[in-house]
Amino acid sequence: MNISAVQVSKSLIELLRSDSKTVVLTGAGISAESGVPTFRGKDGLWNKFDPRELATFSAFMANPKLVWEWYQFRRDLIDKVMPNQGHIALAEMEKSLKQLRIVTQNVDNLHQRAGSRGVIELHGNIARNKCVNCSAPIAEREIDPDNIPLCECGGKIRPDIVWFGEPLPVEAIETAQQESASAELFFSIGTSAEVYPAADLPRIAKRAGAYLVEINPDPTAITPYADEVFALPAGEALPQIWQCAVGHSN
Ligand code: BJW
Ligand code: ZN
Repeated sequence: MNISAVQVSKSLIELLRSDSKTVVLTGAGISAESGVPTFRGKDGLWNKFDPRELATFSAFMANPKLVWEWYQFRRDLIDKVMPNQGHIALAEMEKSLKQLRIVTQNVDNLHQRAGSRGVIELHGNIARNKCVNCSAPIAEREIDPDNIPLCECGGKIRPDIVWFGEPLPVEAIETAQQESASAELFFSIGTSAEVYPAADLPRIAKRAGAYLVEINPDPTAITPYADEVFALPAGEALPQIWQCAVGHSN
């Protein structure tokens, strides 16, 4: 049996044990322990690659081959990795906490692969494609960057990802904002909270009275507002927090 090393407050244990309305916002950090690189920070993708050349619509139209090479490389990487203890703990929590909702900025599908249901995807999904003109979904797994397939309407196929300057899927962001505004407990996990509008969700929840918990080894813009901070990797903190809640006898 594991001896818990993290200190979990009584308030958090009570909120978890009473099945409070809970929203979990995740970012790239939750998948770091699976081997998926984050974006910012010293080992982040944006430290090695320029987002303006890869993650905007104009970059895609200017150089679709380069952008598809980048996404095919990321797809291949994500196909090889597995959900980690953090994803698995959240899927476990979701089985007991009927009011828990995961909102992710990640495009890697790892929450779903760990067994989470009803995940709100704010920034799309790297496994899907759509047409640049009519947005029709197009089910091609392998895209040859030298020979990018076309939609029936003649438009190029692009990854179904939200690039900088593009609007988020309306239903996803509106639902996430509503859920955050009525949450009693909000977890911000593995996100630098630098990209909007996702970065507003913890603040929306806090303003509406939610208890705000952050799990991140490094401080972020959210840290000063948080009621409780676990400065640890998510794959270490989450199973221990959950074990404290379910194992607590009074
Ligand atoms: C761990 C860990 C472990 C590590 N455990 N933790 C000024 C200029 C230009 C634009 C803007 C501007 N001000 C605002 C904007 C808008 C812009 C924006 O926010 N820019 C800011 C960067 C300034 N936002 C947008 O453009 C959005 N759209 C929009 O606003 O539309 C408006 C509109 C309306 C109507 C019409 C038209 C437009 C879209 C944002 C899309 C974001 N897309 C990306 C890339 C997708 C492509 C791809 O995947 O290839 O999404 S950017 C990238 O950042 C990715 C992520 O989802 C997102 C968030 O990053 P995340 O998840 O927080 O990761 P990191 O790396 O930042 O942080 C990881 C954290 O984990 C760190 O804190 C670590 O410490 C931690 N960590 N190990 C726990 N084991
Ligand atoms: Zn089309």
